[in-house]
Parts: sequence; structure tokens; C-alpha cells
Amino acid sequence: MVRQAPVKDIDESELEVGREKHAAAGVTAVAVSMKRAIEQMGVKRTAQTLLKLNQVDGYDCQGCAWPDPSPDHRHTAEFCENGAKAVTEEATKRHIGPEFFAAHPMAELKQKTDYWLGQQGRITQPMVYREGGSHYEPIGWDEAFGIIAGELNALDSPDEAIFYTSGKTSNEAAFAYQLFVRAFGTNNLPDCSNMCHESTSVALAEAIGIGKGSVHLEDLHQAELIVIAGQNPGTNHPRMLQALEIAKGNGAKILAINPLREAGLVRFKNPQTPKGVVGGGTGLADLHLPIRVNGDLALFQAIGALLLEWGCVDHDFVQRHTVGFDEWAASARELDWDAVLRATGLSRELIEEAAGMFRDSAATVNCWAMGITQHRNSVATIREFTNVALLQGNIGRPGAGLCPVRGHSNVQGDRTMGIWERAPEHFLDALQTEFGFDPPREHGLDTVASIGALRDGRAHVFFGMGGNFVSAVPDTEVAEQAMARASLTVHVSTKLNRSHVTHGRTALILPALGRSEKDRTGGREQRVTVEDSMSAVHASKGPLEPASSHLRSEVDILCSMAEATIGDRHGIPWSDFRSDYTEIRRRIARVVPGCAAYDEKVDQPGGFQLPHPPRDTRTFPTAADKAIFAVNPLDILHVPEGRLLLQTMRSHDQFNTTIYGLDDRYRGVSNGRRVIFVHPDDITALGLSEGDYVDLVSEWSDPDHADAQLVYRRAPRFRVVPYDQPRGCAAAYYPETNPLIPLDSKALKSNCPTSKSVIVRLAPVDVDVADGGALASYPSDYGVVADGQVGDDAQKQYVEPDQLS
Ligand SMILES: Nc1nc2c(c(=O)[nH]1)N[C@H]1C(S)=C(S)[C@@H](COP(=O)(O)OP(=O)(O)OC[C@H]3O[C@@H](n4cnc5c(=O)[nH]c(N)nc54)[C@H](O)[C@@H]3O)O[C@H]1N2
Ligand SMILES: Nc1nc2c(c(=O)[nH]1)N[C@H]1C(S)=C(S)[C@@H](COP(=O)(O)OP(=O)(O)OC[C@H]3O[C@@H](n4cnc5c(=O)[nH]c(N)nc54)[C@H](O)[C@@H]3O)O[C@H]1N2
Ligand code: SF4
Ligand SMILES: [Mo]
Repeated sequence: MVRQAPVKDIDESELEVGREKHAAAGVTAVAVSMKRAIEQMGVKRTAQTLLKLNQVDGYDCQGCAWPDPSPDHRHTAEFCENGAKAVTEEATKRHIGPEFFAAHPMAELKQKTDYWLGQQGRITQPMVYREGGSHYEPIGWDEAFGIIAGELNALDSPDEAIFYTSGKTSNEAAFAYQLFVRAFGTNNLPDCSNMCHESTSVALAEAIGIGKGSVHLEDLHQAELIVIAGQNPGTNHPRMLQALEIAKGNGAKILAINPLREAGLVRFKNPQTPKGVVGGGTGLADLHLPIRVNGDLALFQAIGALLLEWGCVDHDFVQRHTVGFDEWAASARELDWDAVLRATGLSRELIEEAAGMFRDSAATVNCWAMGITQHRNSVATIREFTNVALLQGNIGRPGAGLCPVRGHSNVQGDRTMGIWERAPEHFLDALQTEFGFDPPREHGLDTVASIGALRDGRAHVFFGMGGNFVSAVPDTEVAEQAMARASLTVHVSTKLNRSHVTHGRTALILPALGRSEKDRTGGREQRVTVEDSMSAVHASKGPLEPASSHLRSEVDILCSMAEATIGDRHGIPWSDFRSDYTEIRRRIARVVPGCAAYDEKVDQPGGFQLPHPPRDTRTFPTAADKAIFAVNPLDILHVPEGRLLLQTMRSHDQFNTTIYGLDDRYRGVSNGRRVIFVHPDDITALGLSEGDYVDLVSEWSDPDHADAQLVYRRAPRFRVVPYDQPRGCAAAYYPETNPLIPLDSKALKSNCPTSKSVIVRLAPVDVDVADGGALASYPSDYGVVADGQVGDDAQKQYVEPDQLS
């Protein structure tokens, strides 16, 4: 019997717009997450699963990378609404086996959104799509590994294969993965970080010598000022609100810097306290700067200049621990205030008030996320954050530091384990010493470069360790064409997604165990380890029976693939790794810096902290052996007349490309996703009305190439929703907007796609689409703007302040 699909696809005509909320969490959050959990898991399984989440003897949340409190401070329910949704998504009792794939031909699956695909349930068996076929069919594991090995070994060069990682993969799997890929012969290890905090990693490595944040969770509790820039914690890191509540209780001030007044920045109703359940909750931000999108570089230059002018400099710290102060100070004294006001859209009074909060704080933590990292000038912006922190000596002392808040639950751990297309020489040397082969030294391809290589026929095999590459990357049309040119696409996955139906000539889906499940690989109960956003490493062990007996762990899949592909080349003991992950941890201990006695240390309750020299001892392993002030030119993103600056962000009901549901509760949207939030006065100025439908059209030409053509990209049919934000800015959800983001529009130095600064115009609806319908009914397209000429107004996107008319 063929089961009915549990959900219909998105019918955007049912979209409703209500009022935005001014407080996050509260009892509604608990009710929403429990309803979903019980629907998909039943009562018993819900209790069994959620009570082990983020506990010392339990498993790590599959959601974000927010750290856990120390073991003696954990609650019985140590998770948030979105953590519960993430668990439900994985531990759902909905399953899809071969009969599902037999009933739904590839041509039909291609018409479905990520929402529909994901909601069908857990994949229970390895599946193959054979060249010219019409359906995915079941395949045995050994045959699947044989296909992979055959394709990989037939390549002219190992560099023709791409090995992507999404940030959920455990440290053990990540270490085995990068080892296999380098033993096979390439550094082509792009990951989701390339689209996420890469700008942070680059900027911090340059400035303080290590690409990670410099705080512990306790530092937030003790801070006098917490700055939250370009981050929406109420949705994306909800347990951060608990830390903010504790900090407020200790007298901290909070400064929110965001074009949107996000509910989670305004007020928190902690469902674990009486005040949060029946009272008004805790007010959070003391000051909100409604900054223009991309204005943060200018803002932090101004804050730095004011602190300098006011004499708020920790001279002792600056002298002992930094270089470059004089040059920086000279440029800060020359600050062009007109340019700052234009770039930020803020008044000088408001900026001075914010700078006053820095002045009055003896311990400041600066937090940020995607609103900062996904712009052309992101690396420079984060260097300015660092300048301000260095100026006041806010690194390596209690209650202070830099706090990039990471996305995926183990994205930081994967990097630590060597998932990096540009791994440092010392890491490769350590691999060589430990395993006795010479790993390739040439840098590999990052995410954006990988798409280019597939598109241009320079790469032929794509292997995805988790994730949903096609939906997550920019320039959807181009990405789909790139994947279609591959000879083989392979995805290690838990749930179905668009990347499985946008495939190469042959395609494999290899179903993996999730983190909530018991891993009995090699006949023993295995555990894995992960690292959170604050460099704390701990073990994770799932409580549930696996969704199917055919599932294999990620470690198992990688080791088996390595055996099939390179056999005992280099004498790496893949079978020992697979039968006892302790063997992998022993190798991690010898190769990865800071991981000596790894297996023993993760046994301590709550795990251990990786070393962080700036945080621990105020030593800065940079080229200068000190922290480095940077002088960054102020560029302004100039938005031509009649266009808007669009940021692409997450709703409250999704995890990246995984769409849990269709409600963005805090922003007042329900039952749909194709909306564009625009300031009411801009709606009027553009001759539109609330509720109109428009196509979003981005126009872009590569600023680094003088003869580049002007190219348009169109994503059709979004409903216009009035929403308070700075004039000229707009916001819409990802991944629906990814067709608008040019592949080559990247942050300088980090190559992070510029997902938060897309210049668009709102065009009349051009494509005839029936009301409602699925993603495939919204055909995006792109092409050269016919009359677009180099030098056109639309192309002058990045200008020096004095070039502005
Ligand atoms: N529930 C849930 N949790 C998640 C995720 C999820 O999808 N769902 N994703 C995970 C991942 S991988 C990541 S990376 C994180 C992402 O966490 P966030 O960075 O919070 O995610 P976004 O929704 O992209 O939100 C960006 C925020 O930056 C603001 N912003 C946009 N442009 C600018 C700007 O130019 N300047 C400033 N100052 N602000 C700006 C937006 O208004 C928004 O509030 O969350 C992780 N956690
Ligand atoms: N326009 C725009 N684009 C963006 C962003 C943006 O803000 N705007 N954000 C970017 C960011 S920050 C990120 S991190 C990327 C995210 O990019 P990805 O990490 O590639 O995408 P996800 O949506 O997190 O991946 C979801 C898929 O992972 C698989 N999966 C889930 N759990 C597991 C597991 O335990 N094991 C395995 N093997 N597979 C699993 C499921 O099949 C699921 O469909 O997107 C980026 N793209
Ligand atoms: S804050 Fe992040 S890690 Fe913690 S429970 Fe929520 S989603 Fe999971
Ligand atoms: Mo991310």
C-alpha cells in the first residue's frame, strides 16, 4: 500500500499576514514545539527524546551551535522551541522506503519544494538513480560504494571531485572524512562555513591569530555590555536568550544592531520561570540601532573614532599586546561623518549614545552572525569589531570578548578536525607525520569555486556529507545546471531534499543515522564528539532505536567508501576506525592541536575547552605575534534610485533549507513564505500597495571586472508586506531568494556569498503562475540586461564616499 503524503505542498495563496510580536519564547513556544513533536513522534518517544537532549549523558542538539551551561546548571528541559523542532524533524516516525520512491517518479519529485520533500520522512535504505532512469531504486551498500569508487578512480585527477560537508557531521566522521579525501589526493573540501562564518574565520585569524570567538558562556553572564549585531537569537539561537536574561539580572546592558526590531532582541519570556509564564518577561535590548543593511563597517569605524576622541583607550593593553594602533588612530581621526550617516542611516546622536555604552562598560562582549558575515565588506567589518575590542582591551578578560555565534551544531568542530579547503601547513604536516603520506598542499575549492568547477566541466563528482547544497548555495539556476553536468552526485542524508532531485547522470542517496539514534557500528555502542560555538568539546550518544536497520553511521559510510576507493593505500586502518571510534579519537589526539588525551578529556562531565591563546593568556599567534589593528577603507553600498537593498534571512519555522512549517510567528506571517518585507513609505514611493504581488529582480555586474556585463536574475511572485525597517531596505526568506544572488558576488577575502546585500527592483509579475503551487511553478531565470552598459547607474554598487553624488 502506498502511504499518503503527510503534507500538501505550499499553497502561497493561503498566506496570512498579522501583527509582529514584541517578545520571544514564552508558553506559545513550548506549545508549538510540543504539538509538532507529539504529532510526529507520539507522547512516549517525545519524552524519551527531549529529556536526553543537551544532557551530560545524552546527545547534542542537532540545531544550532549555542553552548550548554556547565553540568551543574542544566535544567531537566535544556532545549528551546527550535531545538525541539530539529529533534522532531529527525526522530519523526514518518519513514520513506523503496515503495515511496517507486510511487513518485523523479519527474514528480523535481516539482516539489524542500518543504514537501523533507516532510515525507526519514530515508530508510540506500537509493540509486541510474542514468536515463525514471525513479530512484533501492541499492545495496556494497554496490553503492562500488559505484563511488569506480567514478572516483576513473577521474583524470583527484581534483575533479568535490567533497562538501554540512556542519552537523561529528568530529569523528569529519576527521575520517578529511583523511580519506586527502589520502585520495585533493583538498577540495568545501563546507557550509564557506557561506556562513567564513568572513569571521578570515578576519579573526588575521587580527588575533585564531579564527574562533574568544568567550566562554560565563563571560556573557558577567558582561557589562553585550552587543548583538546582525543576529536574530530569538529564532536562530533561542537558548542565548537565557544567557542574556542572566546577564541582565547581573546588571548588563544590551545593544542591538539590526535593521529589524526582532522580537527576541526586545523581550524574553522564559518559560522556565513564573515571570516568563504569567508575567511580562525580561526586557532585553536597552538600545536598538535600526541600521541600514550593510552599514556596520561605518558604524564601528564611528564607534572606534568616538572612543578614541573620548580617551577610552586601554593603553596598557594596546601597548603590550597590539600593533598598528597609530595608523588606525590616524585614520579614525579622519573619519568622514557624512559618509557614516549615509551608510548607517542613523543619526549622530544615536551613534554617540551607542558609543557611550561602550565607554561606560568595563567588560563588553560583541556577538554577531549572518547579518555581518554575508556582505562584500564583511571581513573589513569584523576587523572593525576587533579594532574596537582591542582599543578597550576587551579580549582575554572575564566578561569580555568577541563572540561570533555559529550556525550548525558542529560547524566549528568540523573545521577543527580539518574540513577546510585551505587547511594550514602545520595541520597537513601533522597528518603526514601520523599517517605517513604526503597530503596535497595546494588549496582546494571552496563552495562558490566548486560550483564554478562543476558548471565548467572541471569537476565531475560531487559528494555531499549532509546538507542541501543546491538549495543553500547562491545562484540556484547556475547551481542546478552545475549539478546536472556531474557524472555522479552522492548525498549522505537523513531526509529527502532538492539536492537529491537536482542530480548528476548517476545519483546516490546514502541514508545515515541521526544524532538522536543509537550507533552500534562494529557491534558496540559508539559515541561521537562535537564542539560548540565557544570551543567546548563534549560527547554525544543518541537514545533512540534507529529509523531503519539499513541505516549506517557517517563514520561507517566514510570508512567503507575509503576502503572501496583507496583500499589499503597508505595503510590507513579504516576497519579499525569503523569498529571502534576510540581509534579515531586517538588519532585526533595526535594530529589536532589542543586535543592531547582527547578520549579521556571528553569523558569529563561536560567535556573540555579547546585552547584559545588570546582568551586564555592574551597571546596572539598572528604574523606579528601581537593582535593587529586594521585600517579599512570605508566603502558604501550605493543603491540606485528605485531599487531596494534586500537581505535574505530565516523565518522562525525553518532550519536553513529544512522547512519545518509555514509560520514566521514573531514577524506575523503564517501559511506561506513568498513575502518581501518593505517599509510602508517605500511601498507607496514605488507605486505599490500592501498585498501586491511582485517579481524580485536583482541586477549585478562584477565590480572586479571592468568589462563585465549587467546580468539580471528573477525570482517570481512575492507578496509585498509592510514592515518597519530603515527606508530603502527589504527582507525576504532564503532559500526562495537564492536565485537572485550572483555566484560571483562574494565577500572580499572570504568568498562568502553576499546573501545579505542584494540590490533588487520590484517588477510587475511577469511569469504566469496559477495561484499557489510548488516551487517548480515559480520558474526563476537570469540573463544579460539587454541595454545594460558598463558604467550604468545600476552597476556602481560599491563606491568610495567621495564618489557619491
Ligand atoms: N531555528 C533555526 N536556527 C538556526 C538556523 C535556522 O535556519 N533556524 N540556522 C543556523 C545557521 S547555519 C546559522 S548561520 C545561524 C544564523 O543565525 P542568524 O544570523 O541570526 O540568521 P539570519 O536569519 O540570517 O539573520 C540575520 C539577522 O541579521 C540581520 N541583518 C541583516 N542584514 C544586516 C546588516 O547589514 N547589519 C546588521 N546589523 N544586521 C543585519 C537580520 O535582520 C537578521 O536579524 O542560525 C543557526 N540556527
Ligand atoms: N540566501 C541565503 N543563502 C544562505 C544563507 C543565507 O542566510 N541566505 N545561509 C547560509 C548558511 S549560514 C548555511 S550554514 C548554509 C546551509 O547549508 P547546508 O548545511 O548545506 O544546508 P541545510 O539546510 O542545513 O541541510 C539540510 C539537509 O541536511 C541533511 N541532514 C540533516 N541532518 C543530518 C545528519 O544528521 N546527517 C546527515 N548526513 N545529513 C543530515 C538532511 O538531508 C537535510 O535535508 O546555507 C547558506 N545559504
Ligand atoms: S539554542 Fe540551539 S542548540 Fe540550544 S536547544 Fe535551541 S536549537 Fe538546540
Ligand atoms: Mo550557517
